Order: sequence, then structure tokens, then C-alpha cells
Amino acid sequence: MTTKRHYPLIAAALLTAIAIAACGSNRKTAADTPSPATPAETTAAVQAPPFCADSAYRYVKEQVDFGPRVPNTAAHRACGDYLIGKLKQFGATVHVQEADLVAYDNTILKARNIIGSFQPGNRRRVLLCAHWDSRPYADSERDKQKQRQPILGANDGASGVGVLLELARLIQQQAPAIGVDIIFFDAEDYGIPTFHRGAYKADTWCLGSQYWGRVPHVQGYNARYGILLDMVGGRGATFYREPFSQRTAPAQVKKIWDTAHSLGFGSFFPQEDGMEVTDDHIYVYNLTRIPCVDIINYDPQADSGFGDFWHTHADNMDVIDPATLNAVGQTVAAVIYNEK
Ligand code: AHN
Ligand code: ZN
Repeated sequence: MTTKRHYPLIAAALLTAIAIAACGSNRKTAADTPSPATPAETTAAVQAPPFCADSAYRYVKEQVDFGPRVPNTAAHRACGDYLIGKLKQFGATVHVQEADLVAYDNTILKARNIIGSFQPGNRRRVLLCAHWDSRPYADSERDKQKQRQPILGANDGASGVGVLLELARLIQQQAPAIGVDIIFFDAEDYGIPTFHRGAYKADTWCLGSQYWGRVPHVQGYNARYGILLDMVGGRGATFYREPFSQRTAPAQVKKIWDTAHSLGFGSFFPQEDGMEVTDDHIYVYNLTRIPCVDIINYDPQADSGFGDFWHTHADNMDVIDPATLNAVGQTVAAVIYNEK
């Protein structure tokens, strides 16, 4: 008798189904397929379910639509609630870690690390992470006026989370052999701005991962390794090997880069070293000894080493390319579905 009321829900479900069905067209054609590898060279033996780049793109946009996700703002709170809801929708056990974190200028940040665990009882685990906050400043803008305004962080923030939400959807569809923890770290990007007078301090970045590294969401938490996604949606992005990851997680770097090449995404993943960065993977490794690989956009041409959008107002949906989300998403999916 209440069938009518369900029409909007049914329509939404249908739209989702259509969007996901449309993902078939994202899959590689025969022309894109790399020449067949011999069995010994094949890195990806298990076929992962198809990662839907359009779905990941939509999760990026849904975050950006909240506006800048700067700690202590309404948009930040609302987006955090959205992320908790999505992880629950995809069947994860969700832990929300709340913490008051002290910023470089002594502002108390009401922060939340949001963790979605799949197969929490499985002792064989992999950690996937990204930061979900966006930067309160556009301090790479030339115009001084604009430097004090918060950024949308479509690439720097939302892209990694968008890819991980799509992976959560895949995990719900088809369970990999291992348990997976997806961690959305807060307060990564509240680091000391270029216009601040005073000594540079690297520890002003990555406040959420520093907290989690000291107080993991479950006592004695362990995982085989972690993968951090940072700025994984930029058009024409390249992911060079990040030197800290290369030193502390060499086997995992090799596995990820080889997998990308075997899937035909070699142009996104040069087999060369890029720039070492202060990022969440450093704190994950230093505080827990879990090796963690940072997949991060490195642009050898750009002054910052990142894209020209970095910490500017150009970091909006215009820089996001589903093809880049796809390359990263398919690669990480192949890696985790091939864990035994
Ligand atoms: C610095 O270069 C200080 N941090 C790189 C990590 C970062 C900032 N990722 C996103 N925003
Ligand atoms: Zn940033």
C-alpha cells in the first residue's frame, strides 16, 4: 500500500545500477590490452571485480559538493557523516576516532579518523588510506588575498577517498581473501602555511595519522602493509615511486608498480623515483612499523613537484579525470584481490 513512496528509492537504485552498468564501457578494449605475459610474469592472477571510475568520480564530486572540508566547519562535519554512512552502506564495521588535535597555530581541531573494516576477524589484513580533510589555505596562489581562503581539494583529499569508497563497494560485492581496513585520516592538510612567520615544522601535517599511529582503532592493530592514496585523480597524473615508500616497503612498491604495468597502466606509473614527501604513510610506518606505500602524483615539471593545481583554487572538479581514478583503482583492486 505504500508502494508509491518507494518510487524515489527505486529510481535512485536504478540510476545507480545504470551508472555501474555503464562501467562496462570503461573497461579496456582489446587494443589497450598489453601483450600477453607468460604465466611467470603475470602479477595479477585473480581477476578483481571491475572498478567503476564513474562511480569513484561521483564519490569525489559528492565530497566536493559539501565545499571545503576544513576541520571545525559545518561542511567538514557533514562530509564526515556522509563518509560514515557510505562505509556502513557498503557493509563495513565502522570505527570513528574522535580527537582534539593541536594545529601549528594552537587551534584545537575537532578531528575524526573514520575507519571501515571488512572481515574484522581475519588476521591477514591490508590497510588502505587517504586523507579526507581539505586545506584551509590556498597558499600556493600568487595573489595574497586568495591564499587565506580554503580550497575545495577535489584532487588533494577527495580523490583518494573517492577511489577507496569505490573499492569498498567492490569488496561488498565480492570479498577478497584478506581483511581490509579503509582509513580516512583527518587533519592531514592543516600543516604550517607558507605565509606563516616561524620555523617550518613537518609534524604540523598529518595530525590524524599521527594520532591513529599512537592510538590505533583496535589495540595491537596490525596489517601486512598499507597503501596511501594522495592526489590520485588529476588529469595526466604520473605516480613515480616515492623514495620513503621505496626504502621502507620495497616489495610492495614493486608489486603495485608491476601490477599497474601488467594491467596496461604503465604510462601512469613510471618505474622511476620521484620526490620524498611528508605524508600519512611516514607516520603509519614510523609509529606502527606497518610498511606503507604512498601513491602520490609527482609532476617533475611543476615547481611544487605536484601539479600546478596544488594548494590553489584550481583544485576543483575540473582537474579530475576518471581515467586517472580508473588506473589507480584497477591497480589497487588487482593488488588486494591477489592477496592470499
Ligand atoms: C608537503 O609537501 C608538506 N606535504 C605533502 C603531503 C600533502 C599535502 N599531501 C597533500 N597535501
Ligand atoms: Zn595538501
